[in-house]
Amino acid sequence: MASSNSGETGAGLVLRSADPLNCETPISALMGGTVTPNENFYVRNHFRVPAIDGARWRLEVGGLVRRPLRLGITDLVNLPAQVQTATLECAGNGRAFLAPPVSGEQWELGAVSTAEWTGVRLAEVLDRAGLKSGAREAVFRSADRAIGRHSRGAGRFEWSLTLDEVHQADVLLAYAMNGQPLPIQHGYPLRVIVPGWYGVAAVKWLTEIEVVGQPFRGYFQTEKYVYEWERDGRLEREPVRQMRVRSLITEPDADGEVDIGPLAIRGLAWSGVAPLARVDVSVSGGAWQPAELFGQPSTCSWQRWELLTKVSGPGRIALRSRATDGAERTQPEQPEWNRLGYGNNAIQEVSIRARRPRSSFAGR
Ligand SMILES: Nc1nc2c(c(=O)[nH]1)N[C@H]1C(S)=C(S)[C@@H](COP(=O)(O)O)O[C@H]1N2
Ligand SMILES: [Mo]
Repeated sequence: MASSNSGETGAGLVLRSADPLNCETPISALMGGTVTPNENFYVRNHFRVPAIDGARWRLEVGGLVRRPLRLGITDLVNLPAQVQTATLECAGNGRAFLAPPVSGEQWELGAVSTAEWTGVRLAEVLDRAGLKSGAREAVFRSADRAIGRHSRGAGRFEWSLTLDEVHQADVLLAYAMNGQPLPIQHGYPLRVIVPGWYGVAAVKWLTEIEVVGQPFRGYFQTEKYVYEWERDGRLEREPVRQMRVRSLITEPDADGEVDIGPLAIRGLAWSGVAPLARVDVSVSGGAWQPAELFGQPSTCSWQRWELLTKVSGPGRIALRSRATDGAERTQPEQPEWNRLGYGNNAIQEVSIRARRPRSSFAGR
């Protein structure tokens, strides 16, 4: 597999910060297909993208296993391959719309993308290593590092899943993205994909899997990616896990103009908690109308949806979409504020303007 080591971002992304590199997907790039082209896939990094020599890179699998493994890319590619379409959404997607404002990357709506990932099932690798009794969690460690001294154990990206979670989500160790070797900014040569979970669990530049017998208490999962609310004067905390139900309007363009007459409203919707049950669309505050959903309902990947309607007069039109999943979770009218600004799945409103068609047949 060729090593891809350019850290560049093309013009296909909206830059949020250059160092570390953080970019969101332009909504216009999400029109059309289910998968997002690699050059348009959002990028979320806590540290600088590491330099990796694919030929020397190894994945170490150790801890509570009978046969510790040391695998190169060829070893992984020679194991049975699994292909999985999965949506990744950063838990901070939509943070920019919280009031009062929350510090952190100011994502609007484009910190979400979908790719077809190819790799090896983590269960397959763990089977080969052989779990010892008492094995409880898999800890994923990566090659990226904080520059200089970092407080509170934040110097390195680590995340763990219980073995039950590994089994339920059918975690993938992916080496290819949309049929290409993983681009360096998306974790070359190997990353974790946890279908249905917020992107944070999808550890990039994976170098080590340690099987441990105690709950792992890494900084990112115990301090950083946590919902925090103050309720009745008490602090409540809940770790970030599955993606909340959400929908996105991709067409027509926000602030765009449309002709009076038939109008197609299109978008995407997903939930990592349960497959979607429905998406409803409201035009200018009118009743919710059921949209048509395309593709297979799944907690792994978003689905496209469409509502065909008609615009009868000129002026401003507000479009809103609301997804509901099979667990009866639905999108809230207003964002649910939490201290670190995660999981904002509030209903999006897109405003457009309708005008009389330029070549009007009216009055003939
Ligand atoms: N090693 C490493 N893995 C990581 C991160 C990181 O900073 N370092 N960021 C995580 C977060 S918060 C998200 S949302 C996804 C983003 O994946 P992407 O950049 O391929 O879109 O990667 C996750 N995996
Ligand atoms: Mo994220």
